[in-house]
Amino acid sequence: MSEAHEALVLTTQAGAVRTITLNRPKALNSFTTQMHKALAVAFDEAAADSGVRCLVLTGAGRAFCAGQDLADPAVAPNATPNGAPTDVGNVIELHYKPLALRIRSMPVPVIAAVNGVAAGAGASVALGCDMVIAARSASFIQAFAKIGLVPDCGGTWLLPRLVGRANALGLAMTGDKLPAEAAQAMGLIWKCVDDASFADEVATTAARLAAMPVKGLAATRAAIDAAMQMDYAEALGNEGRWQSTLSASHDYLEGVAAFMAKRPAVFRDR
Ligand code: T3D
Repeated sequence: MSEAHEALVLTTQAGAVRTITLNRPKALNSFTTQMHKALAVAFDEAAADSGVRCLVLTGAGRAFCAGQDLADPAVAPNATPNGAPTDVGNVIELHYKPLALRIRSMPVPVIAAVNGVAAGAGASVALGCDMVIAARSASFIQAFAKIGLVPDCGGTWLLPRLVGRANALGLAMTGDKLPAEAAQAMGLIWKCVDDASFADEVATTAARLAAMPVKGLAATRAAIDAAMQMDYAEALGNEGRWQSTLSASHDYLEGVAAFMAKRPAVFRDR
């Protein structure tokens, strides 16, 4: 089957967990304009579906995502009609920035299940998710340096916040491959697990998050992100505002009632 007739993004549902799989394995799931469009639809559908309480993003085949498809005519150098340099900043504005913001505004937790290499914007997409679980055979590559670009899709924002300036610059300037185990040791990702237990670990974690008060989890993401830009007093104030909102929700009442009654809680807010 030609790529034009294959789904560039696959979606599956298991209980309250929606999995989105990037599906261009022959090109290591690198991004084309068409895959960006399909992915945007998949994210929007998951956001709108109250039956989705956790989202998993992964890749088909041996890679998570190799970033921008460098063979895509949209980014080919000097492919403009008049031979002028192609402005790849347009691709960032049109596709990568909305994708990064979409991930950060999802009403449910988002897990990057990094099954193989994550390079360039593929690494940024993974790191922009709420939790990164990587197979031990996976790796992270800031490939931008090798083609004369800066880390994008949130890379310049994420890297120093995750691993500090020294590590961020070391990774971004060398473009060296960072194995998943080293990524965990550096604090770049949440967890590296053996390949044999990777699928189970992802499924168990996703089901666990889906059963939690996901409205509170999404608010936790927003509060932590906001606190990165705030002083201590501002962050304390912001926490209070979130607690005012969340304490009026079903899930808070249910969580406390279940605790007092020594029974499992059943959360439903989103
Ligand atoms: O225009 C812009 O660039 C703006 C947007 C920027 C955002 C970015 O993401 S910039 C960074 C773009 N990504 C890269 O530079 C990574 C390029 N890929 C690699 O360095 C290597 O493929 C990997 C280190 C990721 C994996 O290496 P390896 O040896 O395991 O696999 P391979 O043999 O290199 O790749 C397998 C196939 O996938 C191969 O195709 P073939 O020869 O079998 O037909 C290769 O060409 C293809 N492939 C891998 N990455 C890309 C790709 N095709 C198009 N674009 C890719 N990014």
